[in-house]
Amino acid sequence: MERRKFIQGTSLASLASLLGVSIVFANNIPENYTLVALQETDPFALFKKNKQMIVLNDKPWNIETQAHLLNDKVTPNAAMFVRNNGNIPENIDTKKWELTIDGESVKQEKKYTLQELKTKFKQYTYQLTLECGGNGRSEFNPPAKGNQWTIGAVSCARYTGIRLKDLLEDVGIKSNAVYVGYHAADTHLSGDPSKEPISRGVPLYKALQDETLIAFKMNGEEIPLVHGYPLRLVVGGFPASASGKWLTRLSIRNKVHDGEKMTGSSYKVPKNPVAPNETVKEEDMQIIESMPVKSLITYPKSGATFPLTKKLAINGHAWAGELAVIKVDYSIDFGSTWKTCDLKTATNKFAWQHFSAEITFPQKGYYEIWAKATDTNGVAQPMLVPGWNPKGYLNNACHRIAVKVV
Ligand SMILES: Nc1nc2c(c(=O)[nH]1)N[C@H]1C(S)=C(S)[C@@H](COP(=O)(O)O)O[C@H]1N2
Ligand SMILES: [Mo]
Repeated sequence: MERRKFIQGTSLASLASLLGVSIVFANNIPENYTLVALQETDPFALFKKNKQMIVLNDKPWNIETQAHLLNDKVTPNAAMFVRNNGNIPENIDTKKWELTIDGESVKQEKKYTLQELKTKFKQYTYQLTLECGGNGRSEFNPPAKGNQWTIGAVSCARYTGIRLKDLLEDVGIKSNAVYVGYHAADTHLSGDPSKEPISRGVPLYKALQDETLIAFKMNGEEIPLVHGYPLRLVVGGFPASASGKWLTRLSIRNKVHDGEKMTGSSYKVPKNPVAPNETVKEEDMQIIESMPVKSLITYPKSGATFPLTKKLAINGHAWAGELAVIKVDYSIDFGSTWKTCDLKTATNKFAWQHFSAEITFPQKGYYEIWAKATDTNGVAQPMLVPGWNPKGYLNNACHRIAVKVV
């Protein structure tokens, strides 16, 4: 009886999801037994990540990727960065998982099971760029506290799920609704169950866009546990903190959502430029919405060596939050002259765009290749680190790689 309870109970689905395969003799697992594979402490094995990724922090897990690992047009699960604010939920029971819709501006509170969400609504697949608001923080000077991301907190995977707008239509929202806040199953590092690690959200206009998804799948598979299994909000173009993992509740608010990390200086930047180290009042800060224009050279890997006799083919991706990228230029002379790259359009809104170029070098020696993207408003990436801000957000400086021509 006890064993049956364990088997039918909560943990098996999440165990299988962690392992990526079903447990064949699951019926024989002793009670309270931890599978050897799950005694794993190596994060690369545990999260099935590329061994070249870089662990920034293990409590909570924060793991960044490297530019050359992002060369695929669609980011593979193994190269996707991890950003956790709390503890990954344990004992997920997908049969009991519910999504509650509440808040001041919901007509009537409603709950949906996972099965209802999957069967009642039409499913869509979009490729969506998720970049952490703090990506590039390590370059700010004076330094800003927080994870010292270099360039590796960005991804662009394909997500399958239902449209948030279809769900909101089914629930019914009041005309005074302005914001949708999320709540999730991860737990606070302090262990205090009354605290949430993070509870952010999006303005209603963003919630109602076609591409804003409540996703079940990432790159055609169940979303990996570390990325939000079994249900995740995916909001392309906004700071990735808006894309709530392990989604359990959405609150339709009649004011800007005031959950954890929505208030104070979290995910906010000064409305006007400030001097380094200046203290900025809360009312002089604004919530980050659309992310700024940015690009990444994903081939070659920085530090590579090439023969002078051959042209070097470079490629990478560019994105611009809610906007599109109209141009990517490259420079091999530290930004003094620029040439235009070939640039593709996005497969759908809020997916990154691919660029490429063939470079001829004038002579042997050390070069840097700099890439600079421009958005549809004509705004280009700055060559050096942009405006200092207290939390070190939105560093969209040009990506630079080193190459040696021999
Ligand atoms: N429930 C929950 N959702 C979350 C977070 C979290 O800690 N808990 N982190 C957010 C932040 S700050 C980022 S950058 C992205 C990271 O997503 P990823 O780990 O799948 O790359 O998830 C967001 N959603
Ligand atoms: Mo983030």
